[in-house]
Amino acid sequence: MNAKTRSPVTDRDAPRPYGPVPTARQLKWHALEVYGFIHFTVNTFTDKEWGFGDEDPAVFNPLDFDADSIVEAAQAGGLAGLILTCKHHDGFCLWPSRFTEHSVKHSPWQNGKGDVVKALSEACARRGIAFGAYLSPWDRNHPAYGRPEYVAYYRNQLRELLANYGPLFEVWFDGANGGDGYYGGAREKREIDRRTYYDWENTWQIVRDLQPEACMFSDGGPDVRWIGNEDGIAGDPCWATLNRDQFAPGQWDIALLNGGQRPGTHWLPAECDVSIRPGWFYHAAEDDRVKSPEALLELFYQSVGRGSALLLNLPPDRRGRIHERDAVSLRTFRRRLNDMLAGDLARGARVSADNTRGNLAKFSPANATDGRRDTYWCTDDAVTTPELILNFAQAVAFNVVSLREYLPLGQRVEALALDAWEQGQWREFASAASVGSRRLIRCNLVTTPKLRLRITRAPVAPAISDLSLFRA
Ligand code: FUL
Repeated sequence: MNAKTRSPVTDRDAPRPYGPVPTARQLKWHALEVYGFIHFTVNTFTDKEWGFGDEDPAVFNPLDFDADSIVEAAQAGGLAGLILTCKHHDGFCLWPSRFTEHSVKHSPWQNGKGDVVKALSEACARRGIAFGAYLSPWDRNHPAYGRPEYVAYYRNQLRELLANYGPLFEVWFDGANGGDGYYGGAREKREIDRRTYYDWENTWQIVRDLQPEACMFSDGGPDVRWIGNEDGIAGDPCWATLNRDQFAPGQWDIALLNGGQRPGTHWLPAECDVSIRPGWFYHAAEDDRVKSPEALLELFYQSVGRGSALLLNLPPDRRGRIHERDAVSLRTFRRRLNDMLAGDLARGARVSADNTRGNLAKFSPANATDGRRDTYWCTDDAVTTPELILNFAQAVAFNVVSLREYLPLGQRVEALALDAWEQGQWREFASAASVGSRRLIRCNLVTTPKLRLRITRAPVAPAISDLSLFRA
């Protein structure tokens, strides 16, 4: 933990946290913002989205697999981590699991000696990005799926992944569960009780024990929640809090996941998962349907810009590499985004506020424009709807406003408005509700010598760590 995450506890001048607050592992996760999904398995070779579970391991044979080139493409796109489908619903394991024969052990790829999980996790570590694991709870191959023995098998596999592949930043539990499958030759339909079958509390405990830093994703957390769609779009507003106990993997209320619940019982921020192509797995027929850099930017605004994270899927092709079109689109998206983010027009502004907590320098209005997430402007407890004014030496022209709250103190702001100084008076040009980890507000080009942020509703004194201005 750095000084920032400690300060609310050790700083007796700071306001008390409001509502649920993020854990240390969630705070680290919030800093990632954009990371990637790698969907790769037998489906890549059978041209399917969901394998039935009867695939011959021999079909898995990438001819030019190169984990470093996958990570390189991801990094050029600014992805801060990669989550690999170590086992999808078909049950085929991308690592030589001790607990099944249905794996890369029986593929011609690298003469059955290959391990995709090892190769990709090591490439991520070498290049300094985070690695995460997806392990499908549903297994259409395993003969015991639906019976208690399968849960023991699932946990064994989870332990293998948690123990042998270095630190994981996220473990992904898919809510798609039960239905028809091969099931060791039975070829039947098996339903399970989504709430009770996996005994999630105890399954999750394995992750806590072996990888205490990892965030766990499922429809309802416990650390990161699903956004409720696979289009990559968060609700507006999207609160980082939820009444967690109403949810379980495969058990959800889409609208509540999409918007969150206020004030909520738990800090449970959302992750927006979406593929760069229509499908999650690679299909040559979709080569001309790769999302454009503009479409990716739009997704960034609608996910990260609403306080969520963007989990963007990049499916390796049959070579075992990211297709050039995907790589170019992703790289171009990142270049445009970075060009914009490099030019924060709020830096250097003279900042003032109608209230500063205890008149203390450590809560100064200038903290909102210093480009740091560990400093913040804050007011006295009684002042919940303050104003912050930025004065520029020369008029600035912007069309994107970025705001962040200081997360260790919880999500405090419930409504805000932005005004520009025009012809001797203030004109409101934008408003928003939730802020949280980040709020991006797009507007028509505003040219002004002064900007005013008004917090118009908050149950407690707001704590604003960032206000930046960009020209897109
Ligand atoms: C879904 C799965 O059924 C899809 O195949 C994909 O893995 C997606 C990310 O999650 O629930």
